[in-house]
Amino acid sequence: MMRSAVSAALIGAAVGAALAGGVLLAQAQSAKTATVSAAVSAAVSIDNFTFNPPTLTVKAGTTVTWTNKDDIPHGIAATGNAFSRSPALDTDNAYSFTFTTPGSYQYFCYLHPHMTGTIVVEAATGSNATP
Ligand SMILES: [Cu+2]
Repeated sequence: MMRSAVSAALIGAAVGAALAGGVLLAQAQSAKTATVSAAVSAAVSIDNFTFNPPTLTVKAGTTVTWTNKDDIPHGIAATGNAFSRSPALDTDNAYSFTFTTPGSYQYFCYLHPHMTGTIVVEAATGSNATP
């Protein structure tokens, strides 16, 4: 009688611990997902013949989207063709490119080459690999 009551209490405690462990694991997984998704996109606006921000620093794997806020067309081209050039962007048109390789990417507007900007791509978080 005493022995079975103790066993029932132990089983109850074990089930409770397992449930608590499952909840903690689920919370840790959702937090990790949220961190990754928050880091995968970044924006540059083109306004008054200026890229804003002029220098944007992102993690590898980030998709950068340029949006033309001027009422004349602009186009994105990388120095040395380091990434694919955009078509001419009319007002409110956008162009996106995903940067996967760390480095410093200088670009300009191929319709107004005095407009310049830089995307700095850093190694993704958690990568401690040495080159
Ligand atoms: Cu332009």
